[in-house]
Amino acid sequence: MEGWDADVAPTTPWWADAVVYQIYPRSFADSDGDGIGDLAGIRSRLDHLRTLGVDVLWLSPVYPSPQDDAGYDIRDYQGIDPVFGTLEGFDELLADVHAHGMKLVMDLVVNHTSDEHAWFEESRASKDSPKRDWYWWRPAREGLEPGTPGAEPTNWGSFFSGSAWQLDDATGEYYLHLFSRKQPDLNWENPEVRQAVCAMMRWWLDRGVDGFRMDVINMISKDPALPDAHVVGSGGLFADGGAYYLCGPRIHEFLQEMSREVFTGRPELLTVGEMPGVTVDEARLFTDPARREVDMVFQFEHMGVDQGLTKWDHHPLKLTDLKATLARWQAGLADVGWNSLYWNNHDQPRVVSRFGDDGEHRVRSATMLATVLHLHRGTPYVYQGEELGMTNAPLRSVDELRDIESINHYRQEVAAGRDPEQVLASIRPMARDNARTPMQWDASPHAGFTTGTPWSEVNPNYTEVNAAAETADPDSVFHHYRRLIALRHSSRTVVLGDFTLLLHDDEQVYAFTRRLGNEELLVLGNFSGSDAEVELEGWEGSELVLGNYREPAEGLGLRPWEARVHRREVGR
Ligand code: ISL
Repeated sequence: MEGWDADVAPTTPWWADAVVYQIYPRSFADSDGDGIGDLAGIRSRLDHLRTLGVDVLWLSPVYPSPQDDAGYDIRDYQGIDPVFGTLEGFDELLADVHAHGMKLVMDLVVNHTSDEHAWFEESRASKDSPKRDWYWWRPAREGLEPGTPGAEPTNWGSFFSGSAWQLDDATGEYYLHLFSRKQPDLNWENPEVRQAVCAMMRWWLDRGVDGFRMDVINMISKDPALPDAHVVGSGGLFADGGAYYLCGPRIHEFLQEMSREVFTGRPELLTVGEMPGVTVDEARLFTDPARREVDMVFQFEHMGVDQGLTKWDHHPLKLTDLKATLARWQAGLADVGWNSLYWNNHDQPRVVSRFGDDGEHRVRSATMLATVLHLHRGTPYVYQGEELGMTNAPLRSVDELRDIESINHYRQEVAAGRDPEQVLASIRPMARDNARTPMQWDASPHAGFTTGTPWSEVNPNYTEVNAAAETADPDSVFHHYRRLIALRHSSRTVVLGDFTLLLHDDEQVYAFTRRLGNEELLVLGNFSGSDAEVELEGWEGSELVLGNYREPAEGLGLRPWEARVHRREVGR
């Protein structure tokens, strides 16, 4: 199958030149003063998004939920949580988004449900419940009493600390939960589960939504034997069972079935699969248009470059590692499939704090990072506040943690005797809480996010970093994102050009070209606060398309955190 090369595929899919904006509804805009963002709040801010120029909005979950994992634990797939609004309010939002010329993509969380979902309540009631087999139930390990140490059916750990198994008193058996104990995993081996999910998806599409971001969708096919995981090193109590549930035996079959059952006859959708641990080779299969699985995937390799065995083992970025991994994904999906491009989402720390400089060079480094990312080949995703250069949260004390992942990890480590201050220090740079502080709209109290008490502390830098100030300032991070998005919309070379990495071994400069026909673009980014020399033949005197310094550059060299895009004509 051919990739989306202009010469062979003149009609590219609509999403090839689109930019997606992720909204985390809890933290976006609160219309009713309860301190939690809501659908009406989103509606009131659509002009901001229209001005930015994004094409698609992706909404993190707004379904009824006990909010154990901030909405990724769903109690009812076909409703709206009262904290966010009503179904009627949702329809109004959808109509408004469409009226603003944008599309709306829903979060689809079907690897697991909430333990308060009616399906699970029926399943847990008895061993012969008709829905027993909709989840993964297993007895205690042979020879061990349920509830005693080591009696869990496998040694798998959960992503949120502790075992991936929970003993349920009703029947004395354990159920599998890769995430929190309030997020039991659905058993996709059961065709009734798959049919129920497909029916629910059609119901949302019939309502008019434009696609799905599919949460941990590469975990839905497990090895039904559920073998014990291989223990690496001295390990903790529980091991990584990923080998038995990441891109499992029937994953492609399940996605193809879903596509047939749900997407047939609906060509204008966007589907993106979130896939921790996915490899380039697997991603080529998932995104090959001929196989009809998903349009693109979120891969995680570039999010792992600054950590050791676990995310809490954080170390500074080595630029050559970041370049090598992103370039491998560019090459791997060049002739088939399609990349998604992201620095941020609701699970990742803020990129300007992570790979840039959130102090003196905040604006410059945020705009440099944006330029480098948006000039790659693929569909860029902007996470709310990224377009303002929002920074990590201070997380001054454990009381500022709101996320189940950080809190469970903190408790586990402190219970194991580690120094609480050190545990907090290891959580700080990588916590998901960093991404979830309220959106900074203006310099009024609580950053204009709410008139009440916000559910999570507002970052104290809102008086300076906010949408009102940035929309008024042509040199702001906001206007730089707007220019990058406009450039993508107007340049086929940005959308489709071939990608070639330059200066592979340079630890300071990220450099690459994009080429389509006789147009070539050079992208340069300085990942440091000192000047950088750049020598590349044939680019002296080329046209400057975009940069993040007002004062013209002399030669190709880069000033602190500078980014530039150059253009030249080349022979075919
Ligand atoms: O955040 C992570 C790093 O610690 C990931 O392990 C994350 O849990 C993983 O990327 C899956 O994320 C998705 O599914 C989770 C949910 O908590 C995340 O918010 C969601 O994006 C379970 O639904």
